[in-house]
Parts: sequence; C-alpha cells; structure tokens
Amino acid sequence: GATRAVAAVDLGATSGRVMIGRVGDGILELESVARFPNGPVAGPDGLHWDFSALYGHIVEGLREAFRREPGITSIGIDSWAVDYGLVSGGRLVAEPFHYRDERTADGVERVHARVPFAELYRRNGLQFLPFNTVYQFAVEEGVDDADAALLIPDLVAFLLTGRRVAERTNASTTGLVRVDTGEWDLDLLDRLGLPASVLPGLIDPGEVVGTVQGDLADALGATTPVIAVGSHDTASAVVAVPMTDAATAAYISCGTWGLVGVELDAPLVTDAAREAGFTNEGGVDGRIRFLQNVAGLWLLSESIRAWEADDGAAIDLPSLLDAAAAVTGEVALFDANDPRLSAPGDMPERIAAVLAETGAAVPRDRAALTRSIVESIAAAFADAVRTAGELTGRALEVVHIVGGGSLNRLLCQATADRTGLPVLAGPVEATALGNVLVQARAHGWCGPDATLEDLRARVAESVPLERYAPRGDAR
Ligand code: LFR
Repeated sequence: GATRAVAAVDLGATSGRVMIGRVGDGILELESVARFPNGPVAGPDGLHWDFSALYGHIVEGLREAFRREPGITSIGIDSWAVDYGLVSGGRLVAEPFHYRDERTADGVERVHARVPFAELYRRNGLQFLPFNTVYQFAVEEGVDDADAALLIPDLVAFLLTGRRVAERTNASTTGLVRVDTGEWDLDLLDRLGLPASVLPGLIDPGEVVGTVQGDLADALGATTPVIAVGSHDTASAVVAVPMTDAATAAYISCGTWGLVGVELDAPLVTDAAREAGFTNEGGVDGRIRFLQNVAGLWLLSESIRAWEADDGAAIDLPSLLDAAAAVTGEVALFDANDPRLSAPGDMPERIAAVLAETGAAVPRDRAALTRSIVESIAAAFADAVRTAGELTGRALEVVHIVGGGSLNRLLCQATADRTGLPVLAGPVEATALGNVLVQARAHGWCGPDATLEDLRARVAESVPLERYAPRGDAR
C-alpha cells in the first residue's frame, strides 16, 4: 500500500518537537521538522512554562510540516503530564505553572487533611508525587473562576480546534480519575471542594478531538483532524516499546524522568505497591502503566546547565560521558529520588551536599560527578525493576530502555549490570512513534483491529536496537 503521513507534536520538559511520521507496508519513519528548547521560567509568583512560546513553535512547526508534506492526514499531540492551563472566555488565563514549583507543598497538606493518602491511593492508584494535579488544584487561585482546566496537550488541541476534551491517559495522572473506572472521581472533587465544572469530558486515544480552525485552517487544511493519542508522553512511549512479551519485559522510558515499570491489564493497588511508591497510570487500550517515577536525565542536564553557565560555553555531552566512563575506582552513589534534587538550580552543589551527608568522598571533577550521577540513576532504575518484578510476581527477563536515555551507553550498560538483565536500547523517539502509530491505527493503516502488540511489532521491525549484556562482576 501507499505510504501515508501524520504530524506528531511531542513536548518534553527540556525540549519539544514537531515530526512527520510516515507509515506504510514495512515502513515506519520519522522526519524531524522542528525542535525547540523548553524549561522552567522563574516568575515573581513561581515557576511557569512559557506556553505561549511553545505554542508559537508548535504552530510554526506544523506549518512547515504541511509545507513539506501536504498529504498529512491528521495531527497528534503529547506532552509531559499533570500540568494544565486555565481557560476563560476561550482564552488561556495565565502561563501554566511548572510542576517543579514549590507551591504544591501546601496543596499536599490540604488534600491529605481531607482524604488520607492511603485512601487517595485506593481511589486514583498514583504514587505520591507532590506535583500531581490534585495538589496543584488545591492551591490554585483561579480554578473556581475558570471555564476549563486543560492539561497541556488538551490545551494545544483546544487552541487548534476549539474543542475541549480531556484525553484519558494524561487525565489519569491528575489524581482526579478513578483507577477502577477511568472516570472523573466526582466524589473526591466534592470532598476537596474542587469544581467538577472545569473538567472536560474524557476521551480515549484514537478518537477525533476536532478539526483545525481559524487562520491555521488555510495552512493545515480545513478538514485536518486532531486525533487523540496517548497524550501523556509516557503513554505514547510505552506504545512504542518493542516488547515481544510484555509479561517478562520491564521498560524504562528515559528522558527528564526515568519511568520504570511493566504493563498490566488491571491496576495493582495494594498496600505493598503504595508503600513501594508504584503508580497505576492509564495506558492506551485500557492497559495499566505500573511504574515508578525515578529522577532521570534531569540530574545530568541540570548539572550541565550549571557548568555551562560557569564556563559561558557549551559542554559536549558525548565527551563528558566518555570522560565519565573512563573514571576508575570507587563511585559514590546517592539517592537519585532525593526530593531536594527536584527543583532547578545549583545541581552540582546540591548533589555534592547529598553525597557528603552519606559520608562518601565527593567526586573531585565533572567527569567523576557525571559518573556518580549516571551510576546513581542506574542504581535507582535497578531497584525499581526489581520491585516491579516482586510486586507483580513476574520473572522479568529483559529491560527495554527507550527515549533519549537509550543513547547514553554508560547508563544502558550500568542498568544492565545493576539489574543483571540484558538491556535492549531504542527507539530514541519512542514517544513520537507511539503518537504516530496510534493515529495511523485510527486511520485503519495498521490493519483491522491492530493490537498494541501489532504496533510494537512494527517498531521492532523498523528500528535497530542495541543490546547490552550484564557484566556479572560489576553487580
Ligand atoms: C515524563 C513525564 C512523567 C511525569 C512527569 C511530569 O515526561 O510525563 O511521566 O510524571 O513527566 O509530568
């Protein structure tokens, strides 16, 4: 059959991109059209996203995509989770807050005072993360006056189409969706005094959100639909993990965060899962992403940002990682999930302070600190893989690493060594591929009734994977 095309908008916490995805018989390809930086912006009232700039880049990227490939059939949008914009009178009221903003600490207290965490977990299945939307809403001034609160991908879709929806995989990260039914938890909203009226109707990946409106309709085509994908970036990434047997595979979607876990058919909301800090996020096709948020490349990218500011010059990541790989001798480890490392700024100093507390020798130079960061991330990954296996009773045989982290050879090898399992690395653009594949399937391009397994087989056929064998002596 012919090769068909869609556009994928994929927004990560450190960069965004617009891509053309081409799908045909034995063909699954991405063409990068636009890439733009992203990150927290400090304002007088806290950390925000520069959403207006992001939206400008998205529109420009989409225009360019349609110039290059006028046959694009639809647009899919995914981004990081939990954050939202308030909309009133059809307009975005203010730049959305960044989830790393510290205001949520008060929200945690307020919510848990009314609904204890153990009950919250039974209802929403989510690992405790202080930035989950439910805690943000609890300290959000404008939420009562707004017409709608739209999660970031839903906000982009609203600006493109005028339609207000809440895509279900991303909605599952708010803490306001019931893990057992997948519907808004109206009783919880009521008990927290939060207005259900700002939450749009839920839709599933594969459904049409609406068609492109306004000025853009000329450039992008007046009938071009926005199709809901797994709009939580991690949900799209998990679609494109080339697992051949989901029952024996763990995955790590590694970018800013490392999302480490397994796929389940039904939620696992036990005391043990709660105490271990495991989440049950909604996946595409009703699957459950049973995983743990582990601090990922954030620790490294924030360190590099500090060093680049000191030097007034860019740092070459491959050279830094080579130097880190060459470091010999004892490597001090720290808890990658230490909450003191979650805000932006001064990362090398803060890591040094955390290390000093453990009595470990603080690495002398950048190469040694980089090594310590990578090994500490790998150690946290290995912990999470082991715990996922224990909690689910699964005998895990392989660890897939997808996303930007799959290019980090030091991290992949360290993860193999510390889990004692082979690591299969790739694809690096899993999120965009998952976005593209869910659109392609909605158009009927993947055959009738294509399952996630069919989509994953397509990824496995079209992307070369790198295999890292565990080195027994390094465990
Ligand atoms: C990864 C991710 C994680 C989510 C975090 C914050 O990009 O979406 O899944 O916990 O960002 O939204």
